[in-house]
Amino acid sequence: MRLLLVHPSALMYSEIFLRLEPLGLERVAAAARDAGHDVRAVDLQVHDQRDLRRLVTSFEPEAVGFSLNYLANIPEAIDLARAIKRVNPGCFVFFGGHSVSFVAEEVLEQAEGGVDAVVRGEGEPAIVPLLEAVRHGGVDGAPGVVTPAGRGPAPSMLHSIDSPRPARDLMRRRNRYFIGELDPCASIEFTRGCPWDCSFCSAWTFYGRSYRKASPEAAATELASIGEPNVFIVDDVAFIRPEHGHAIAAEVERRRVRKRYYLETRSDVLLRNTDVFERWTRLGLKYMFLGMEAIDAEGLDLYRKRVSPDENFRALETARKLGIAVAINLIVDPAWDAEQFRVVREFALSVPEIVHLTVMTPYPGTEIWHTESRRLTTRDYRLFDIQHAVVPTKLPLDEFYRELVRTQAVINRKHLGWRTALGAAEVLGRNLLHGQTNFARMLWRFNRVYNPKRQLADHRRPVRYELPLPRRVDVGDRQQLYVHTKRATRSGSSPGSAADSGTDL
Ligand code: B12
Ligand code: SF4
Repeated sequence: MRLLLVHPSALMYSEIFLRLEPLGLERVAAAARDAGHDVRAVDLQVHDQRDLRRLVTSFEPEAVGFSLNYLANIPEAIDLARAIKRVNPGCFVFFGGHSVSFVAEEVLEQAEGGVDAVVRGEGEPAIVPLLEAVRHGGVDGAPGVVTPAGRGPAPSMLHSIDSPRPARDLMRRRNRYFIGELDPCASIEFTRGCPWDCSFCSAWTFYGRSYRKASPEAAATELASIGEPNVFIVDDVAFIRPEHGHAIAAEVERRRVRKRYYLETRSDVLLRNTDVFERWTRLGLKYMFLGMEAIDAEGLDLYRKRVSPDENFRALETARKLGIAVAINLIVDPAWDAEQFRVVREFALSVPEIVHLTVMTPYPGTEIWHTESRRLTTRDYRLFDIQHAVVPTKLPLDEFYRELVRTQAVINRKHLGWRTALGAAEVLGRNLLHGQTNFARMLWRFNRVYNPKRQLADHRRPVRYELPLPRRVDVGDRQQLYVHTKRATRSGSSPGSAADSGTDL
């Protein structure tokens, strides 16, 4: 079957710092291709809609699948799906991905016939049965598939994340993927899932709190096959299991793979498994995101982060000693006043790290969605990008955005100070020499993208598609929040005791 897979465009505010390959979509593409389907892909982060239109006309896909990891992309995807249906009414159009898995029924309704089905959960085990069912004329009853007629059986879970290997070759403009100065940059997955249960996050509810590891051999072989000199490790929390991090490192050393790495982890994991991170610095680990989320104990408790401020500060010290550059994420509480923004500015200026701010946003699939959604001030999907306030702010909204952007600008200026500028100039020269311009463009675009007036104006746009309100569930019963309720069953996929223990990893 001719299958076209589409990743929607980048969200404005993230494009400044990074743009990464759609790994999930590449894995779905690989599963379909391995089963003999003819697969093409378009990533609208790096292509425009004309390219999509051309492909729809020339390739004449029998099925088109959109990747919807991000709620904010849902309106764009619905409009594109409807446009495809207008040109080719016989084409089977479906959605899949993280966020749409939590609002499948409502999105189908909103698309008014423009979307035939939504796949909930992991795409690799779902895609081949789905395409088979399309070929035989009826997808109702396929695992994980939701149609206007209702839900099929629960989504299947991949037995082992070792395969299929992402179809990276389908992404034609790979040189456009970057993160900061790691330009160009590929992505890889060593583990899937997260055993913690932070209240603002849906990573754990999507996978039913399971945790799977790639085999060290498969991970290293895949790494060795990547052409780019830089790699972003997409794991929610890298190197939770020290023996796994060491085993991959050993395989990477054996193959003499040398890259520069960016990863994301937690403070307690960095403190507990410092030796693994230290070993990876020798292999090229340069940057990490640390989701600190709050600088005070009250905030950390609120998000059920299960980390103390002291651990966070010790983790920063450790990263500094290891020579890893850290980007800290802090969650902006809409209840902040000007004084709290000032405290954060002061903190951000007092540490050498890059500080990122994201606005606390209740997302479907999180616990706070069920406790906070009654307070929503907007249900415009496009504003659910953690850069807009969607619950009431203590400050008037215009002032809130002024304070937010002012804080972001202060932090940004800090990083464009003369010392950083000199360092950046060197990197810039090197990248430009290789024809890589992503990092250079990013440096000068901040003021155009971050603008309080623009953020406020985003709230006044006419809204066509609204995020549905949550169905009543008892958040005490965790299973009700999960997309995957069953664990994978075969070897390589065992979540182990960590999955249920939460913090005692
Ligand atoms: C890596 C990552 C990123 C990367 C890469 C993004 C990219 N281009 O793919 C970067 C760092 C760029 C990023 C940025 C952001 N991210 Co992000 N990200 C993740 C993370 C940690 C892992 C995603 C991943 O690659 N997983 C591995 C692959 C293999 O899995 P996958 O993509 O989920 O795909 C599987 C399924 O979803 C499904 N699937 C996916 N696509 C399709 C398509 C079809 C047709 C089918 C059938 C199935 C299917 O099958 C795949 C294989 O099993 C997730 C958390 C998580 N655990 O999912 C957050 C997550 C998706 N991100 C999130 C957010 C908020 C953001 C930002 C908005 C943050 C910000 N403001 O800066 C930006 C927006 C990026 C943008 N598009 O513009 C939220 C989503 C919230 C929401 N409900 O909308 C998540 C869930 C994190 C969280 N804890 O809440 N992100
Ligand atoms: S540790 Fe990170 S990925 Fe895991 S639940 Fe908390 S925020 Fe989400």
